[in-house]
Amino acid sequence: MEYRFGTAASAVDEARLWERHVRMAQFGALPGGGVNRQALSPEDGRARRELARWAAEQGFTVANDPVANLFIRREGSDPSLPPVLAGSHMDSQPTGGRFDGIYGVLAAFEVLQALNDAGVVTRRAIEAVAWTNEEGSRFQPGCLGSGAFTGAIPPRPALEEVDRDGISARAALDQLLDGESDFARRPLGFPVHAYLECHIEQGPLLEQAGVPVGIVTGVQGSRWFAIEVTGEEAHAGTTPARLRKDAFMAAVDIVDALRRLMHDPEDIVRFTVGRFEVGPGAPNTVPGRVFFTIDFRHPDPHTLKRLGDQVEPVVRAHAGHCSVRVTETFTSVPCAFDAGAVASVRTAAAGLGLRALELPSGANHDARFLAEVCPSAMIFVPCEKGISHNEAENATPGDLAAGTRVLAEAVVALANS
Ligand code: HGY
Ligand code: MN
Ligand code: MN
Repeated sequence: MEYRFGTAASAVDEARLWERHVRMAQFGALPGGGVNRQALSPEDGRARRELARWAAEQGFTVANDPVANLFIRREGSDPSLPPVLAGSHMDSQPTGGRFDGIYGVLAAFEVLQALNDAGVVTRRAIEAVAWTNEEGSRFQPGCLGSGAFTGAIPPRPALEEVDRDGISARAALDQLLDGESDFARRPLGFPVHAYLECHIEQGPLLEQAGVPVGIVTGVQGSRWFAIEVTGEEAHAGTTPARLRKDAFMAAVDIVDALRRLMHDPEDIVRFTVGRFEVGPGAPNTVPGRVFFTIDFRHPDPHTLKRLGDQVEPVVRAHAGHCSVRVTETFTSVPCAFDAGAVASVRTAAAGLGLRALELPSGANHDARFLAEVCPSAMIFVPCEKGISHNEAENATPGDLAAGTRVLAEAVVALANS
C-alpha cells in the first residue's frame, strides 16, 4: 500500500515521548535535576534494560554488539536490505542534562512505535540505536561505540582506558554485556542504508530564532589531548624555588601559553581545559605531577590542523624543569553531512509545515562517524538558553515531538528508498 506522507508523524505521541524522558531521567538522577549516567555504568545498564523492556512490548528485536552498541529493530518488508538507523547515545556527562543523547534514542524509539500504531510497513527495516560512550567523560575517547562500529576507532586500545576509580572500559563493558546475555549478539559493524540523529542543539540559535527545528549541515572538528606534567615532590617549607621542579607551576605556565595560542578575536576557536588534577594533593608537598585535558574545536580544517599541531611544541616549550607527555586522544576533522540525507530532513520539515533553520553543529555527535559509512544527517531541537552539559538543560515536550515528527517522515522516506 502506498505510504501517505504524514501518517507516521501524526502517530507520534508527545505525551508518551515526554513520559519516557521522565522515566529515563530516573536512571542516574541527581538532586539538582540532571543525571549522572556515565557510559557502561550500572545506571547505564538499567536504562538500557528499560528500553529493551519497552522494545519487547512492541515486538521489536533487541541486539547488542561487542562494544555494547544497542540496536532495536522493526522489520521491513524486505529483511535482506540494509536498514535505516536512527538514534544517538544514552550515556551522560557526570553532571549532565535530561535530554543530551537520550532524546535521540527516545525519538527513534517513538518513531518505531508510531509506525506500529499507524500500521505502516516500510521496505527496509528501521533500527533505533544507542551508541556506547559518546560523551567520553568516563572513558576517553568519546564516540567509542560509533567510532568502533564504523572502523574509525579501534576498540581494543580504547577499551584499555581506565576511569578515575581504576576501572577499565574493558571490565565495565564485560560486566554490562554479562547483564545482557538475553540480547541477540551482532558482530561489530554492518551495512547501513542511512542514519539520522535527533539531538538538542546545545546552543542558543534555534531558541533565539524562535524556530522549532534545526537542519544540521555538518559538525565542526575536534582534537582532544591529554597532558602529563612530571616534576619532583618536595617539602613546601624547606625547598627553595630555585631547586623546585613544581609540576603545578609548570602546568600553569603551559595553560597560559596555550590560552595565548588559542586566543581568537572572532571567538570561533573553542579551547577548554575540563579536567585538571594535581598530585599528590597535599598542602605542604610541592606537586610532582599534574594531569590535564584539552578539548580544542574549530570548523575550519586548516585552522584545526595549524593550531592543533602547535599544542605539543607549546607544551614542551613551557615545561620549565619538568618533563611532559602529550597524547592526542581524539581527532575528528570537520564534516559536511550527505546532501541527500540533509534533503530528507529538509523535505520532511517542509512537508509538516515546520519552520527550520539550517546550521552546523558545534558539538560532536555519533552522526559524525556514521557519516563516514552512510548518508547521515541530524535534526536539532531548541534547548533552553542553549544550556547543555549542565543539570539545568531543558527542552519542551512540543519541540521534542516536532523533531520526532520530522525524524518519522524522513526515516520512512529513506526506508522506502
Ligand atoms: O563533546 C561533545 O561535543 C558532545 O556533546 N559529547
Ligand atoms: Mn550528545
Ligand atoms: Mn554531550
